Amino acid sequence: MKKILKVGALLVATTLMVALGGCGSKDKPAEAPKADKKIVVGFAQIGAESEWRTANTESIKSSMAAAGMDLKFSDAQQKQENQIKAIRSFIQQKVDVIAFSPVVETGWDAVLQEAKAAKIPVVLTDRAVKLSSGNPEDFYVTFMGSDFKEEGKRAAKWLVDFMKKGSEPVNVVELQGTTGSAPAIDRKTGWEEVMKDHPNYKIIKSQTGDFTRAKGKEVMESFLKSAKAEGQKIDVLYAHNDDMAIGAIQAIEEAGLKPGKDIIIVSIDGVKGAFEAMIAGKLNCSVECSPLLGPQLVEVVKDLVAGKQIPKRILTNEGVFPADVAAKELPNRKY
Ligand code: GYE
Repeated sequence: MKKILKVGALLVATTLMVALGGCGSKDKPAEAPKADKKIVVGFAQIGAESEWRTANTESIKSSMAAAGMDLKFSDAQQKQENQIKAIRSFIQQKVDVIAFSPVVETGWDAVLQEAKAAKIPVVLTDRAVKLSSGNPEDFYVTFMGSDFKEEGKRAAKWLVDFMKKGSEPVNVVELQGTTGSAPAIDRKTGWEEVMKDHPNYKIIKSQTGDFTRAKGKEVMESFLKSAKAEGQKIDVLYAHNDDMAIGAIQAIEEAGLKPGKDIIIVSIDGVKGAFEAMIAGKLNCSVECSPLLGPQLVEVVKDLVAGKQIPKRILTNEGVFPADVAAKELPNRKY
């Protein structure tokens, strides 16, 4: 069945949980701005590692500008220490709301406590955090973004359905996202959950490509080399994002193989570059993950400043795009 499973219009589903955290809507920001004062938002972005990230930054900047908010934007160049520095500087500047996309899950305890002590509400966009002690939900008002585990499951389900291999062995190589990041952890877990029932799909090599094209290419080159030396055939590439898949496509071509044919490729994000690769027959499927979180962030910031209740989880609704719908869908893609 090769059709669009769900069209990826950015619909927002909210869970039933509402903000209960100490820095939530119960406690209004200490210095809620007056009506005539611009709302100041500090946003600590991860970096510009992928097409997804660039689209996410653009969505946040343009939505904030359109809403007349004062955005203090920081690019951490994929380094947690830079993100922590940026958040500390937002606290010092007494911004109204801090939003950030945590590069990795752990290591945020101290800075989140500092934001809470300063009574500045924190919004997690895109990625989740884990604390070494305590409930992370006490330290942020809402977490908006995708269900990465579900994306991993969708990629695996699509593959099993597409390959129709029964119990024949299938050798998979995996390009993982940034080590320790929520999407890398969850996309792996989701995939493995589905593949528990299909033990013939074996991950023979797995390494991080840090969500970038350059790293994706480099790691795929080494996968191809070592598989050749070991006399193994690579049947499938599972890449945790489209950029790494696009980098790997280059490596596969340079090795004299046909990406999308000799090696079946499934990745995640649904960026334009992936649609182009699918139309060229080099990528077989991209599972959607929408970066267009700006409008939702603006709504949350407005509600926070107005002292309204915020749902603790704002989930993005997304679809799956196999290569045979790529040409029809490309004109509708917004990122
Ligand atoms: O899949 C990847 C980006 O956190 C969902 O980060 C995001 C991921 C996305 O660099 O391309």
